Amino acid sequence: MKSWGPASALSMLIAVAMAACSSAPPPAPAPPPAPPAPRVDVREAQAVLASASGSLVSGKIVLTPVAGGVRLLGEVGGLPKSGRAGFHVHERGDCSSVDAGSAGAHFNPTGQPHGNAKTGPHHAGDLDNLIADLDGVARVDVVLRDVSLGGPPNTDIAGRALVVHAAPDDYRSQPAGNSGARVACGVIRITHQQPLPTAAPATR
Ligand SMILES: [Cu+2]
Ligand SMILES: [Zn+2]
Repeated sequence: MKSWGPASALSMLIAVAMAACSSAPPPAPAPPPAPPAPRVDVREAQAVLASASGSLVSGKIVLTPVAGGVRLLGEVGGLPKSGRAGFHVHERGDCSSVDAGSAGAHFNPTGQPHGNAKTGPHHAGDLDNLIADLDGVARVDVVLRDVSLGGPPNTDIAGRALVVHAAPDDYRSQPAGNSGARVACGVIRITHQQPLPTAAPATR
Protein backbone atom coordinates (compact mmCIF):
# COMPACT_ATOMS: atom_id res chain seq x y z
CA MET A 1 0.00 0.00 0.00
CA LYS A 2 1.33 3.32 -1.01
CA SER A 3 1.50 5.99 1.67
CA TRP A 4 1.99 9.70 1.36
CA GLY A 5 4.95 10.59 3.54
CA PRO A 6 5.94 14.12 4.55
CA ALA A 7 8.63 14.12 1.83
CA SER A 8 6.23 13.45 -1.02
CA ALA A 9 3.71 16.01 0.36
CA LEU A 10 6.47 18.61 0.34
CA SER A 11 7.46 17.77 -3.22
CA MET A 12 3.82 18.13 -4.28
CA LEU A 13 3.66 21.58 -2.68
CA ILE A 14 6.81 22.58 -4.51
CA ALA A 15 5.40 21.26 -7.78
CA VAL A 16 2.17 23.27 -7.26
CA ALA A 17 4.11 26.39 -6.36
CA MET A 18 6.30 26.03 -9.44
CA ALA A 19 3.25 25.55 -11.65
CA ALA A 20 1.74 28.74 -10.22
CA CYS A 21 4.94 30.60 -10.91
CA SER A 22 5.24 29.38 -14.47
CA SER A 23 1.64 30.34 -15.26
CA ALA A 24 2.10 33.91 -13.99
CA PRO A 25 2.51 36.43 -16.85
CA PRO A 26 6.08 37.47 -17.50
CA PRO A 27 6.97 40.84 -16.03
CA ALA A 28 6.24 43.71 -18.40
CA PRO A 29 9.33 45.00 -20.12
CA ALA A 30 10.55 48.29 -18.74
CA PRO A 31 9.33 51.23 -20.83
CA PRO A 32 12.00 52.76 -23.01
CA PRO A 33 13.63 55.77 -21.40
CA ALA A 34 12.09 59.11 -22.36
CA PRO A 35 14.10 60.96 -24.96
CA PRO A 36 16.19 63.69 -23.38
CA ALA A 37 14.60 67.12 -23.46
CA PRO A 38 16.14 69.37 -26.06
CA ARG A 39 18.74 71.43 -24.33
CA VAL A 40 18.79 74.78 -25.98
CA ASP A 41 19.10 78.19 -24.47
CA VAL A 42 16.73 80.50 -26.33
CA ARG A 43 18.02 84.06 -26.44
CA GLU A 44 15.38 85.72 -28.61
CA ALA A 45 12.19 85.09 -30.55
CA GLN A 46 10.09 87.26 -32.81
CA ALA A 47 6.46 87.45 -33.86
CA VAL A 48 5.68 89.29 -37.07
CA LEU A 49 2.02 90.20 -36.78
CA ALA A 50 0.23 90.11 -40.12
CA SER A 51 -3.25 91.46 -40.65
CA ALA A 52 -6.21 89.12 -40.31
CA SER A 53 -9.96 89.42 -40.83
CA GLY A 54 -9.38 92.08 -43.49
CA SER A 55 -7.84 94.59 -41.06
CA LEU A 56 -4.97 97.00 -41.58
CA VAL A 57 -3.34 96.00 -38.28
CA SER A 58 0.23 94.74 -38.32
CA GLY A 59 3.31 94.84 -36.16
CA LYS A 60 6.38 93.15 -34.82
CA ILE A 61 7.19 91.96 -31.32
CA VAL A 62 10.60 90.79 -30.10
CA LEU A 63 10.51 88.35 -27.20
CA THR A 64 13.37 87.75 -24.79
CA PRO A 65 13.64 85.57 -21.68
CA VAL A 66 13.81 87.50 -18.40
CA ALA A 67 13.66 86.43 -14.78
CA GLY A 68 10.21 84.94 -14.15
CA GLY A 69 8.90 85.22 -17.68
CA VAL A 70 9.27 86.61 -21.17
CA ARG A 71 9.56 90.25 -22.17
CA LEU A 72 7.61 91.45 -25.21
CA LEU A 73 8.92 94.57 -26.91
CA GLY A 74 7.69 96.13 -30.12
CA GLU A 75 4.95 98.01 -31.92
CA VAL A 76 1.56 97.31 -33.39
CA GLY A 77 0.10 99.74 -35.92
CA GLY A 78 -3.15 100.27 -37.77
CA LEU A 79 -5.20 100.22 -34.59
CA PRO A 80 -8.15 102.54 -33.87
CA LYS A 81 -6.69 105.93 -32.91
CA SER A 82 -6.39 106.16 -29.12
CA GLY A 83 -8.16 102.81 -28.96
CA ARG A 84 -7.59 99.70 -26.89
CA ALA A 85 -7.30 96.20 -28.28
CA GLY A 86 -7.18 92.73 -26.77
CA PHE A 87 -3.79 91.00 -27.00
CA HIS A 88 -3.03 87.38 -26.11
CA VAL A 89 -0.76 84.40 -26.67
CA HIS A 90 -2.89 81.76 -28.36
CA GLU A 91 -2.11 78.07 -28.11
CA ARG A 92 -1.43 77.17 -31.74
CA GLY A 93 1.25 78.72 -33.88
CA ASP A 94 -1.01 78.74 -36.92
CA CYS A 95 -2.13 82.04 -38.40
CA SER A 96 -3.11 80.51 -41.73
CA SER A 97 -6.85 81.08 -41.63
CA VAL A 98 -8.26 84.42 -42.80
CA ASP A 99 -9.81 85.14 -39.40
CA ALA A 100 -6.83 83.68 -37.47
CA GLY A 101 -9.17 81.16 -35.89
CA SER A 102 -6.46 78.61 -36.67
CA ALA A 103 -4.47 79.95 -33.71
CA GLY A 104 -6.96 78.30 -31.36
CA ALA A 105 -7.81 79.41 -27.85
CA HIS A 106 -5.72 81.40 -25.38
CA PHE A 107 -2.62 79.55 -24.14
CA ASN A 108 -3.95 78.02 -20.95
CA PRO A 109 -1.85 75.07 -19.78
CA THR A 110 -3.14 75.17 -16.21
CA GLY A 111 -6.88 75.22 -16.93
CA GLN A 112 -7.56 78.68 -15.51
CA PRO A 113 -10.44 81.00 -16.44
CA HIS A 114 -9.75 84.00 -18.66
CA GLY A 115 -8.81 87.06 -16.64
CA ASN A 116 -6.47 89.90 -15.93
CA ALA A 117 -2.79 89.02 -15.83
CA LYS A 118 -2.25 91.41 -12.92
CA THR A 119 -5.09 90.30 -10.65
CA GLY A 120 -6.40 86.84 -9.92
CA PRO A 121 -6.75 83.73 -12.06
CA HIS A 122 -6.01 84.09 -15.75
CA HIS A 123 -4.75 82.20 -18.75
CA ALA A 124 -0.97 82.08 -19.07
CA GLY A 125 -1.42 83.82 -22.43
CA ASP A 126 -3.50 86.75 -21.13
CA LEU A 127 -1.86 90.12 -21.72
CA ASP A 128 -2.98 93.67 -21.01
CA ASN A 129 -4.85 95.50 -23.74
CA LEU A 130 -2.79 97.32 -26.32
CA ILE A 131 -3.26 101.09 -26.02
CA ALA A 132 -2.90 102.98 -29.28
CA ASP A 133 -1.75 106.57 -29.64
CA LEU A 134 -3.26 109.26 -31.84
CA ASP A 135 -1.69 107.57 -34.86
CA GLY A 136 -3.12 104.17 -34.02
CA VAL A 137 0.22 102.78 -32.90
CA ALA A 138 0.64 100.82 -29.67
CA ARG A 139 4.09 100.50 -28.17
CA VAL A 140 4.52 97.25 -26.29
CA ASP A 141 6.95 96.66 -23.45
CA VAL A 142 5.56 94.11 -21.05
CA VAL A 143 6.70 90.99 -19.20
CA LEU A 144 4.43 87.97 -19.46
CA ARG A 145 4.96 86.03 -16.23
CA ASP A 146 5.29 82.27 -15.76
CA VAL A 147 5.99 81.46 -19.40
CA SER A 148 9.22 80.57 -21.19
CA LEU A 149 10.89 80.40 -24.56
CA GLY A 150 12.02 76.84 -25.15
CA GLY A 151 11.19 75.66 -21.63
CA PRO A 152 8.82 72.85 -20.61
CA PRO A 153 5.76 72.50 -22.86
CA ASN A 154 3.43 73.79 -20.17
CA THR A 155 5.26 77.13 -20.13
CA ASP A 156 6.79 77.37 -23.59
CA ILE A 157 5.29 80.06 -25.82
CA ALA A 158 7.74 79.55 -28.71
CA GLY A 159 5.82 78.15 -31.66
CA ARG A 160 2.54 79.60 -30.40
CA ALA A 161 0.84 82.74 -31.72
CA LEU A 162 0.40 86.35 -30.68
CA VAL A 163 -3.04 87.68 -31.60
CA VAL A 164 -4.45 91.23 -31.62
CA HIS A 165 -8.21 91.75 -31.41
CA ALA A 166 -10.60 94.39 -32.74
CA ALA A 167 -12.04 95.29 -29.35
CA PRO A 168 -10.71 95.73 -25.81
CA ASP A 169 -10.48 92.70 -23.54
CA ASP A 170 -12.85 93.16 -20.59
CA TYR A 171 -10.70 90.69 -18.55
CA ARG A 172 -13.90 88.99 -17.35
CA SER A 173 -15.97 87.43 -20.13
CA GLN A 174 -15.25 83.75 -20.86
CA PRO A 175 -13.46 82.35 -22.62
CA ALA A 176 -11.64 85.28 -24.21
CA GLY A 177 -12.65 88.65 -22.74
CA ASN A 178 -15.20 89.50 -25.46
CA SER A 179 -12.49 91.16 -27.49
CA GLY A 180 -14.00 90.51 -30.90
CA ALA A 181 -12.43 89.59 -34.21
CA ARG A 182 -8.77 88.63 -34.55
CA VAL A 183 -7.24 91.47 -36.55
CA ALA A 184 -3.57 90.45 -36.53
CA CYS A 185 -1.68 87.24 -35.86
CA GLY A 186 1.96 86.20 -35.76
CA VAL A 187 3.74 82.97 -34.87
CA ILE A 188 6.36 83.29 -32.12
CA ARG A 189 9.50 82.02 -33.84
CA ILE A 190 12.88 81.48 -32.19
CA THR A 191 15.49 83.70 -33.83
CA HIS A 192 18.51 83.18 -31.57
CA GLN A 193 19.35 80.08 -29.58
CA GLN A 194 22.40 78.26 -28.36
CA PRO A 195 22.91 74.59 -27.50
CA LEU A 196 23.64 73.87 -23.87
CA PRO A 197 26.40 71.46 -22.84
CA THR A 198 24.93 68.03 -22.13
CA ALA A 199 27.77 66.47 -20.14
CA ALA A 200 27.86 68.95 -17.29
CA PRO A 201 25.11 70.93 -15.61
CA ALA A 202 24.43 74.21 -17.34
CA THR A 203 26.11 77.21 -15.89
CA ARG A 204 25.31 80.78 -16.74
CU1 LIG B 1 -6.69 86.60 -28.31
ZN1 LIG C 1 -7.50 84.46 -21.86
